[in-house]
Amino acid sequence: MFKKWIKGFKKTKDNLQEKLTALITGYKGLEDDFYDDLEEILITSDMGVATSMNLIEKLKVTVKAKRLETPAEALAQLKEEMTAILEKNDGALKYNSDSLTIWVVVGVNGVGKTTSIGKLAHEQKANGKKVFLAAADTFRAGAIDQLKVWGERVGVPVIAHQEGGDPGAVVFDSIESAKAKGADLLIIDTAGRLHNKDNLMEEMKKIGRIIEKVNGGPADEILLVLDGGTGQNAIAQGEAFNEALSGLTGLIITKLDGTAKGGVIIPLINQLSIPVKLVGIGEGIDDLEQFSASDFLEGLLGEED
Ligand SMILES: Nc1nc2c(ncn2[C@@H]2O[C@H](COP(=O)(O)OP(=O)(O)O)[C@@H](O)[C@H]2O)c(=O)[nH]1
Ligand SMILES: [Mg+2]
Repeated sequence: MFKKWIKGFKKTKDNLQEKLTALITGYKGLEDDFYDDLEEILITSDMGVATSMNLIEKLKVTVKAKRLETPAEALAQLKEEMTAILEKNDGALKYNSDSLTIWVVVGVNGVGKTTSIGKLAHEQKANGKKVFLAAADTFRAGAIDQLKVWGERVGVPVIAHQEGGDPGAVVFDSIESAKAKGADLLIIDTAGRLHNKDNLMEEMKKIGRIIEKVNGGPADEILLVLDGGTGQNAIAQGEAFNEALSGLTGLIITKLDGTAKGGVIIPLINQLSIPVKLVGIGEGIDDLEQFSASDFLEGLLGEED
């Protein structure tokens, strides 16, 4: 039985498989046009230009080395290449065994940071963790209240100051408070002001310094949230954040419910070299799941429906 979110990939899969089947029947041998068409299929399936080109280049080399001759053989080889990309994905969330575990969540407005934090808090609490939340997005109107609503819903404390306040001060207070109350995990919501990279970088550096100072080490996770429904835009955003911030440890890909753009997970893992850790599959409290590369592959490329 597939998890709910894998079923959501059916659109992506049907789309991709239909095109690949047409390719197999359309070509007898592996001429240049075959590779051009295949590259186009990959690009239009949200694999990204760089990753698609990369996959095709590798495929050509392997086809030669293994003396493959038919489109069907080449496509089987392509699946292996995609598997290799996904298999390097380590989706486990990291905890601090010595001190308070701190996860910082970053990303632009509207991608689903606050919602993902609420869901994550719920899941971690259900796993027996004592969770605190920090409202360090003091920039966006309503962001603090939104996190407080989630805190009440889940039943976890939210440390907050006023709107427009200093995010660093919120982080400082939240760590002190979480430690004093014996919390296991603190999840920090931030404002993703990517349009002002220097500002974002300064703010994140400051938050990093405070965590380091008050907790005796860096954050255990810096999770970048990307809206999977935006396809190529998610890749561009991921690259921009990865350039602007050092030390991203994982991705949360949201809004994968009902999108045909799930293929974007492959270039994200390949091009950013950051593991996908969680996927958002709806607006409800339980609509966040650990990413499983093998389930994803089966959902995307498997033979079964
Ligand atoms: N369908 C769907 N909607 C989501 C998901 N995650 C977040 N949202 C919605 O996206 C909108 C923006 O989310 P929010 O958490 O406020 O984004 P933030 O600005 O990054 O904190 C809200 O309406 C959420 O309910 C998801 O996985 N699926
Ligand atoms: Mg928010």
